[in-house]
Amino acid sequence: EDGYQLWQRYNQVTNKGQLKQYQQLLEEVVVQGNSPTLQIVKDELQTGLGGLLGKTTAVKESGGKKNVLLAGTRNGSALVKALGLEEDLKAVGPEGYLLLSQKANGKNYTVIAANSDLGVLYGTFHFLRLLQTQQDIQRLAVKSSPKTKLRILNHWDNLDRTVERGYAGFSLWDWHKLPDYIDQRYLDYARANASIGINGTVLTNVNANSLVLTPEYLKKVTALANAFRPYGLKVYLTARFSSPIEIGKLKTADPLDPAVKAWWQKKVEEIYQYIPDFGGFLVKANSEGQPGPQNYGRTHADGANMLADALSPKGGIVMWRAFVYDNNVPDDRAKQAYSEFKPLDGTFRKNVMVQVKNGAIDFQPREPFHPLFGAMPKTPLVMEFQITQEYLGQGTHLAYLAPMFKETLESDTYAQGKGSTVAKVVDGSLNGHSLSAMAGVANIGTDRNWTSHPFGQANWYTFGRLAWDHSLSSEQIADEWIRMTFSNEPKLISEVKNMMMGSREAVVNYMTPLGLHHIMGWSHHYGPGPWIKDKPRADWTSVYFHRADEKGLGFNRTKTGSNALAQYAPEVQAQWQDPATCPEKYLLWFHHVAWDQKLASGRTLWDELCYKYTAGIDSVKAMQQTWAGLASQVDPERHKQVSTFLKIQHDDAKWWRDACLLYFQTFSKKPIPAGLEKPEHTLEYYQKLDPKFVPGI
Ligand code: BDP
Repeated sequence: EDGYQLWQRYNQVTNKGQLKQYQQLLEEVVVQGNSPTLQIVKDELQTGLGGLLGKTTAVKESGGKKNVLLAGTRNGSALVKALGLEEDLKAVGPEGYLLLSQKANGKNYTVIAANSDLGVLYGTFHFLRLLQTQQDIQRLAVKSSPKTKLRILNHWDNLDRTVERGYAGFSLWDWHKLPDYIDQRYLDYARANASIGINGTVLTNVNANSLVLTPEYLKKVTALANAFRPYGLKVYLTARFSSPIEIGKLKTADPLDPAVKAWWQKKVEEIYQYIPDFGGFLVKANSEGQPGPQNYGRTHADGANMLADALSPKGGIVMWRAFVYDNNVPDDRAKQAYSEFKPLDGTFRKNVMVQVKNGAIDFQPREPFHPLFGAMPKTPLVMEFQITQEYLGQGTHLAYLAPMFKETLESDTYAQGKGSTVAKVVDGSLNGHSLSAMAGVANIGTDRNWTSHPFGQANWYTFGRLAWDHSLSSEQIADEWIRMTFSNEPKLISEVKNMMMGSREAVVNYMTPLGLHHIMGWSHHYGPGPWIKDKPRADWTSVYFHRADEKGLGFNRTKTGSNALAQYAPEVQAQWQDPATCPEKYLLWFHHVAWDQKLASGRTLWDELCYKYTAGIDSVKAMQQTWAGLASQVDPERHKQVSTFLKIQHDDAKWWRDACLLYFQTFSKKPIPAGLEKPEHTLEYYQKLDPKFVPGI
């Protein structure tokens, strides 16, 4: 097995009792209707049941048997309509579905019912998942609808097929062969996304290229949009703010200039002629050198609203990113997005969403939630997670990200008192927004197994599942994924789940424990580089973030420091401002702490740092051992790949520990505690190590 099939392997059910139940209850499959989406439903049931039940399953328009699997909508299927279900269906909305066991006309129906064909497709995938994970289906009573309206992958794919922060090969989009050639992979991609409820995809990098908005490329985009449509996957593009100059031959891109407005309006009309259900634009402006409205003395709102006005007659939206920072602003980088965006709350058009990264710096292994969550009640905010592991070991480290995503979603902003979680801000329920969205920066590429690391697939899976229902637990998502991806063997499930559940904390420990952040090697962000200084921007250096000196370590973001803490609600501030009550996981994020300061464990900061780094390596060793013990339960190809990657991860963890401890030791001047392994080389050795990766931006 090479991993291409992801979690959709549909191997025959191994539990004999369960298999018998399925075979009895699914004697016959009936799907009424013929839309392209229902055609996919039929194919999926045929392939899925064929594999899972180990027998050919014909999908029929009507049936005569007693035990029937019935899928459809009330409008498209007389049989579904005859079952009633009106109220229940109303409750699940346009994309939701019901999975029910129901008796009618002397028959036993297992029903997948929805209001739209897409809902039926989502229900079908859920139903197949129940079989893949060997659940009882005798008394089904599932009602499911998405908590977030837009569930979108963000591809940072360039038109030359390189992928910014992509570690799984090249871009899936083969622009050269488009629009004529529709690679099977596009359909498999759309199918995988539909199986986890993802309903949108931004095809291009946020560091955008205006060429994608030319007719030549729009035709190619159209071909992709057509291929994705039956799977419910809407296409979005990144819009480079200076496009009117670059491809429109205008002299300016000033958002208040009538010619610029007219250009975008025409451009949008053109796009919708090609793609009538085009989703809209994602924009990175005035950030890391990208052009934007501030180049013309205008605000982010001026820029976003101008695009929103062009899109609104067509039903399109603008996702305007809040990931902005400027070296010329002599303030803590962690504060800049809030400082620029908070004052704009209430000034955006209705079809503008502001897209905010989970934390205020940049996708670190751990960050406190971004202070903008809860601070812009009048603006729907998109949660931007990074599925690709830019700062978490990229394509070779095993890091299951559900616990990280959940940690942010469950954080309490206290915006409207206790219980105002980030999840409630994002799903729109806290402020009554009907528009809601979650975006995930994709980890997918042309690698045969899509994600480089076989366990990277779990993070793609997790993103979709959480965007659909953020209340799912990390354990539950892991459980489903393991069963579908590997097997339903209890020993394998529990051991792999243990590995996964501890894996992100392991990365935090061997890279950035106790609230350290952004001390990775310059630009490639892979290995350790706590010594990085003297770069074009202060906030592109590690010394800016860790602030190590003879006294101690950490970034003072309290009142006596940058006061970034003031951007949070008073309840949050109260907890985090005192090092004694600040959770240790955020300690060095908010405080400069003395090397001798005693922490909860009773150890000094220095000793604790040494223990945490070592614990990180120990966790990887434990994962290696567990995995080695599963050799007979996993196919050789995937087993070997994971083993090899775990070895790389182990060596990297050691590299991280040795390099960071040696470096911080030059400030603490303290010995590595007795009993802990000593670093293998000198600090100079690690500083001279060539980065493994070609430097990018
Ligand atoms: C950082 C990446 C950079 C992206 C930027 C962004 O290092 O490559 O362009 O974020 O999100 O994480 O715009």
